[in-house]
Amino acid sequence: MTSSLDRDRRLFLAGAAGLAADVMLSGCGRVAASREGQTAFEAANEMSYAVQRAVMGSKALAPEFALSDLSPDFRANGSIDPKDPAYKALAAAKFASWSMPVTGLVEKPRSFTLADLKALPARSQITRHDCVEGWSCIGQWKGPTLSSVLDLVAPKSEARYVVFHCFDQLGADQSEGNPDLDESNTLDGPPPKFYGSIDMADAVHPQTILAYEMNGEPLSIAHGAPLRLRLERQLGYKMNKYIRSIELVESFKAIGGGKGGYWEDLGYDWYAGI
Ligand SMILES: Nc1nc2c(c(=O)[nH]1)N[C@H]1C(S)=C(S)[C@@H](COP(=O)(O)O)O[C@H]1N2
Ligand SMILES: [Mo]
Repeated sequence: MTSSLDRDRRLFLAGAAGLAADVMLSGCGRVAASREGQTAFEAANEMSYAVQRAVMGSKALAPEFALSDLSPDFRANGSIDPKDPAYKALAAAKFASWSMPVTGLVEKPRSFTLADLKALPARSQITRHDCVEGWSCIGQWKGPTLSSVLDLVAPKSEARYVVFHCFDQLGADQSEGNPDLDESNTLDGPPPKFYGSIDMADAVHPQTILAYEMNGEPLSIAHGAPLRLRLERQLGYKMNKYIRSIELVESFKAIGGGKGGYWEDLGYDWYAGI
């Protein structure tokens, strides 16, 4: 797994470093081949998370695009149709009774319905989604900032990470033809539920939003209904779809395989900065 991931990632980084607008903006597709700047970009990616933060700044913004740049057909990836019975029941009722607990190291734990989230000020952003597999798509996302949601639960000072617990099991719910299927099948036992985590610096970044809308429509099931994370300065695998609950923790060692996420437990980097 690691070698093919590394290869795809190098390919992706090579394209991203060149910012090959002709390829990137034409819609969803493989990114461009190697260009100048590859070495610097690869090196940047290999820098430790702390160094990368120091160089990039914790507030640097991801590029935003125009409506005319939207990809005509935004690819859906990973899980696209969760089979969890509770999820199915919520989806059948158009998520009217979905509600998301926010718990853990917070002063005021509470749940949020979609109506609660829609009552908060919304941010709309048109951004490029880069998947580690080497494809990119541009989409428009709308929802409250995660920081506005966190303000309402008052994180305790010990809280270091925001963990997203999802409804899907990637091994069972994903699209066909995804090479990653074979990887998740090598795990013992039933496939684990998808989950992920980010640190507080990313959690309060102005482009980190909980999106309930994509391209002006309610988020579809394939893209993570009713709510998914948008974390625009990291790769697609960090952007949890099908959010069931949020938990603030000091450490993620006791969750899942202890590496901070479904993909991280399988060997992907926890910090997937681009
Ligand atoms: N819950 C959940 N979130 C997920 C995934 C998944 O399988 N399950 N796949 C990730 C990956 S690898 C990518 S590229 C994006 C895909 O988002 P999209 O389906 O909107 O393209 O979701 C990410 N978030
Ligand atoms: Mo991805």
